[in-house]
Formats: sequence, structure tokens, C-alpha cells
Amino acid sequence: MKLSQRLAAGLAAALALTAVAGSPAIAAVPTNDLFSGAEVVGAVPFTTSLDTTEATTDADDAELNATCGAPAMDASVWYSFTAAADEAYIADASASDYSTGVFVATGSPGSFEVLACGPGGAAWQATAGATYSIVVIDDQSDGGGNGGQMALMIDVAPPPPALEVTVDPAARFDSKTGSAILSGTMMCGEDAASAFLEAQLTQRVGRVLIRGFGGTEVTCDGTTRPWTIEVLGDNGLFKGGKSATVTFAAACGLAFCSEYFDESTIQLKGKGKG
Ligand SMILES: [Ca+2]
Repeated sequence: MKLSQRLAAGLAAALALTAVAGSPAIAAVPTNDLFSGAEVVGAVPFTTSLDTTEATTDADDAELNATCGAPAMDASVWYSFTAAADEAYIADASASDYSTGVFVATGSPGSFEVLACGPGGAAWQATAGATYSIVVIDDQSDGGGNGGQMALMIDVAPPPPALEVTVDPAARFDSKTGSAILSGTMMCGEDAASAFLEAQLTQRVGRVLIRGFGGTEVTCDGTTRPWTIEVLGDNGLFKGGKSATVTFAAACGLAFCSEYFDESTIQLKGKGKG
């Protein structure tokens, strides 16, 4: 019993020593730390994993961030990608074990033009034959550290989710509360990562322009569903009659959003069946 325990402990210690001796004292500075060493990306889909703990930041990073405003630009690594076709692409580093930001730019130091940037990833419309710098940074949103184990995927971007919205030409209003209840239908594709539906209602009541704003939760599963939004006037009660409404909806996928915008005049009709 005791012997086997000692053996086990000794074996574990030996393994630990081997592990320490077998790994480098520190991670190396990535070869694509700088613009000049950018790793060329061949065909997509492209995936890579890289230890960026020794990556550095410099003035080129700051130039890119001048138009984006990431909280930090630490541990940047560079990729160079020449698009094969006029197509939308996505660079996604969100699977990394630290908080990343992704920049996509054309040009070179001193004349960068940033096309897209965002936390975790960025998507952009590419032109066949054009070369893009794709830069993954540690944006420090997680509060510290310098880089980590980065995971990057570059591929043709998925299309925006499907989105269809209708707004009913008549809405109910409740004379007690002065609220209007707008309605309609909405369908958004199940590939939507986020979606919303909002409405603004304005109505002239006497000399006053009553305004109100409301929104509702939406479910994106490809099914057309009815929606209602209750709108309370910010500065008075809505009444029966004509009213102007602006409805805005969006459904966003991994890369792009579909948007819906409608401006119309609807009828507010009294609550109840008479
Ligand atoms: Ca760098």
C-alpha cells in the first residue's frame, strides 16, 4: 500500500519534471507579431490556433484603432488575406481563451483603411484580388493578461437571417390608460443571434403631439408569429383616430443584420368590440 503510494508519487513527480523540462520557459513572440510578418492566409475556410502571450503592440495597432476605439490593442497578430471572389467574409476569433477584437483593413502602415472591426470578430465585403490585413488583438475586456491561446476562423460569411415584418393598419387604444396597442406579424430566421422589434407612435391631439415608444421580445425560429407592442404616450394619452407609426426591426446573424423599417399611418380604434 505504502510502497505503491510512494511509487505513484514518485512517478507523478518525474512526469511533472519531464513536462517542465520539455516545455519552453516562455512562449515565443509569434512570427506574425508585426504587419511585416503577417501570416498569409490561403484558401478558406482557414482555422488556426496560436499562443499570443508574447505578442506585442505598436503604432500600427494604434493607427487601426483610431477609427474603432477598442479599449486596448495588446498582443496583436497579423494575417494577410487576398480574396478570391467578390464576397462577404468573416474573421471570427471568439473561440479564443481571452477577450479578443478583430480588425480588417486595406493598405499599409500610415495609410490603413479600416473596413470592419468588432469584439470577437468582424465581417466585411471583399473585392476579388484585393488584399486585407486581418488583425486579432487582446482588447482587455476581460480585465487583464496579455493575449493567450487565440483561435481564429476565416470563411465566407453566412448571409443575414431572414426577416419579414407586417404592421396592421389599425391598432387598439385603451381610453382609460391612453395606451395604444400596435400589432402585426414577424418572422426571423433561426440563424439570428439577436433580434428586436420596436415601434414609435405619434399622434396630434389638439395642439399637442403625443409621442410614445415601445418594443417587444421576439423569437427567431423561422415561424411567422403575431406581435403586439403597447405604446404609452410620454406626454399625454393617445386617442381614437389617425396616428403615425414608425416600426423598426432587425435580426442579426454571425456576420450581418437584416433590417426592416416602416413608416405608415394607422387608425387607433377603441378597445373592446364596439
Ligand atoms: Ca503585434
